[in-house]
Amino acid sequence: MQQETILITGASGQLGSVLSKRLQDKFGVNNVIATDLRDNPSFVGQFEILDATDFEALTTIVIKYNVTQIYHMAAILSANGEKNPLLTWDINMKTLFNVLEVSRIHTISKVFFPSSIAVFGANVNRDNTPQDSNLTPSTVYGMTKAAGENWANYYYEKYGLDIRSIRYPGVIGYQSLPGGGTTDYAVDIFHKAIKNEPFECFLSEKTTLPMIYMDDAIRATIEVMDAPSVNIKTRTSYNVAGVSFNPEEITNAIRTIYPDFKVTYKPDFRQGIADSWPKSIDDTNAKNDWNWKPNYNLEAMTEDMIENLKATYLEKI
Ligand code: AKB
Repeated sequence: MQQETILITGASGQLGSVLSKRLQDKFGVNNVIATDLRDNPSFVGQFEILDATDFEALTTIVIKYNVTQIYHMAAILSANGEKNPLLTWDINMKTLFNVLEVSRIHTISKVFFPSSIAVFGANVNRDNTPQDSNLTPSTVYGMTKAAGENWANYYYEKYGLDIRSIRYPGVIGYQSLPGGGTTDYAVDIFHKAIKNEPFECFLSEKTTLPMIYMDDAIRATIEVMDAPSVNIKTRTSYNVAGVSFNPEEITNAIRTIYPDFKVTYKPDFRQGIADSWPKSIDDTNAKNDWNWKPNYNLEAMTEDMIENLKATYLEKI
């Protein structure tokens, strides 16, 4: 079997940091090259500072380590992206083009490109949103993901690049904090509950969104990458469902453990973004093509989150 060497961009991010560890377990610590814009002194393993908008710098790392697979996790997310739309377009697209081109030129064997439920906007059925819905995203982040999906498909069709992708729902995990997304509230709310502090939610109580527990999100990533190439019939990006809930429902789940937990609602500009996204996702294609099945529902996720976060906070005392 060929020895794989994995390059991951955005390795210090919410998903990237957890994925890096999982990839180290799978491929060996020395065979994963974690990269991010800034140094990460607490990272255990191989780490390089990399601005993925810099094609030469990316190429240098690919050649230096003889990279065979790339997981391109770096991106500006939905809420932060709206603060500077043109810069968001430039950064998200430039980094993707660099990854696609370096992969084409240096015959990288597999690439992972994360897409998002943010590709959906007006004109979709918001319940159980189908895979092949019309994509009219409401955010620049969503536009970069919708465009990125088409570029992924183009590189597959034109150059045979084995690139795979899933449309992540909002990701919830105890291991890392999200940064600049619309679904971030669903992580922040747990931190407040653990600290016995009240939580002010930036979405209204009935705003249902598709979410996924970190464990499931990482497993979905590994499973879509491990599936035989012939099974990957969708080369844009797969719908993947985890669990759907609204702020009121997650509050009630947390209150089964912290009955006095207080939550108030003060919707801001992120409400408009959330209102344009699906409530739930139809992931039939992922189920059929690579046997996708989430393990965590709201109750299981809440219990696991609280148990692990409590341990993390205790360690810090
Ligand atoms: C965001 O809220 O922007 C992300 C996403 C759903 O892609 N978490």
